[in-house]
Amino acid sequence: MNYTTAKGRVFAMLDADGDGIISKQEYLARTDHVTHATGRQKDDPLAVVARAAAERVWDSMDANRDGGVTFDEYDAWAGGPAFDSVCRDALGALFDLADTDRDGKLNRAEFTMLRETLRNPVSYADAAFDALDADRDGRIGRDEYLASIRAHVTGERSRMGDVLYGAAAGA
Ligand SMILES: [Ca+2]
Ligand SMILES: [Ca+2]
Ligand SMILES: [Ca+2]
Repeated sequence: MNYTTAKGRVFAMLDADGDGIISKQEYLARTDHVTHATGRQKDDPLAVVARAAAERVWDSMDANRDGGVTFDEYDAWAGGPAFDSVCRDALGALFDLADTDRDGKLNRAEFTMLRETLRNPVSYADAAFDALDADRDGRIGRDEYLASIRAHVTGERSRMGDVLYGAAAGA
């Protein structure tokens, strides 16, 4: 299995137990982990929105409805159309959960907490923050965050994506 591609690195992050399949439980647990990490209960309005958005991603991603997503299934699904139809909402909902001071942006602590909870190594998350915070004001906007992840999954250049998923580790 080729995990050296941009999509492969994302798949490897999503397959938490490394068995080669993203299970529904594995996928939905990501939202629960962020909810928990931000000190929220599952019935928090933002948590409910995030969980519903994650379920829509799951329904879209598990094309053959067998309860698991293989790399081939993921590879065929991931990209611009999937991002625009379901992933943007889900990632935006996680962004909103992580925005604990509710200023509409993520500071370094909020961002690294989010990405660590989503299983990116903290050093990658820290470097990704620097790559995204182009104007160095210490905050990352929702739109630029989502645009950067979209660029990564659609194969465009994304400095943030490269460092977040380890393609530019040490660079
Ligand atoms: Ca798995
Ligand atoms: Ca499947
Ligand atoms: Ca914030």
